[in-house]
Amino acid sequence: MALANTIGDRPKARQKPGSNALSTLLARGRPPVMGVLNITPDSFSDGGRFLDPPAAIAHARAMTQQGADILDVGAESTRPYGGAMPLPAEGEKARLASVLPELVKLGVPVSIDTMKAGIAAWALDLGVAIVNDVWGLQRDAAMAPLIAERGAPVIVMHNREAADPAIDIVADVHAFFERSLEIAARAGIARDCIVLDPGIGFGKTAEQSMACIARLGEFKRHGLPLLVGASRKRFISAVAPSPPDQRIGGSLAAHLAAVENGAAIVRVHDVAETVQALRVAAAIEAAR
Ligand code: HH2
Repeated sequence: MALANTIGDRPKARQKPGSNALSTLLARGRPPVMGVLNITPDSFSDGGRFLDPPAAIAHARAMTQQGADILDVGAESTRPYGGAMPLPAEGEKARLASVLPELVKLGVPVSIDTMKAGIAAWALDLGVAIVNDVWGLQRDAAMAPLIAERGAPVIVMHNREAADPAIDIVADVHAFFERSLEIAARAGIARDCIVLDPGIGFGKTAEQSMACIARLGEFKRHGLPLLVGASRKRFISAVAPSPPDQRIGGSLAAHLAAVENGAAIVRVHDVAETVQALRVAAAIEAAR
């Protein structure tokens, strides 16, 4: 893994605290729901369904109508379970080009799920509000300077090349976050632009993914909002064997546990069901 080279003086963060799309969403007092839109042939749960631009735009619109607060669009499968084809930047752009300009008109912030700074820069130019980097600023050395320059919110996700059942995954995630936060600070990214995500299913065994949700509260020590994306992931099937599109019950259980343990944002495929579950959980809490 190529670590970003961040030698040099620490520039000042370039934007005012509380001035970005993320701060506005987090100030609402309920966890924002991020709806997933994969414009890919090979995503693990919905690959091929939204490659056609009209289908992608219709699905995005449906998710906003169901209550999505953010749309997370990706054109390269990250395939937490291996097997995705790496996609050159030009291919990623080609899949996104006719869809992104329509998504940014839908009235909710759009985030771009990419590990390439060039794609992130191009998407920000088109009006995308948030960058979702599944390698936490540690894959493309140009990513952190870009985020700092644009003042964009960034999701810093933990990742590993391969799972190692022998490690303490929570300690590994902490160490990764510390490296990412150092890179961010040196580049001049404002703290209130950063969200941390333990990366459920990425380089983790099923037990380790569940430990990250169970012990999510420990990640609060960094003092930053936490995002959890457990939607339809394989650890659910390790407990209750099921194909990805029949893991809604497990996804809801995981996201409710995550919110209970401190998640500020959840990233999901099944927006309507998640919004309903979060509303009911909040109403029960209010009735306490
Ligand atoms: N999970 C996936 C992709 N991007 N980003 C963040 N921040 N957190 C996640 O947990 C996360 C993510 C994998 O899910 P999906 O997008 O459905 O699959 P694929 O990467 O195969 O397209």
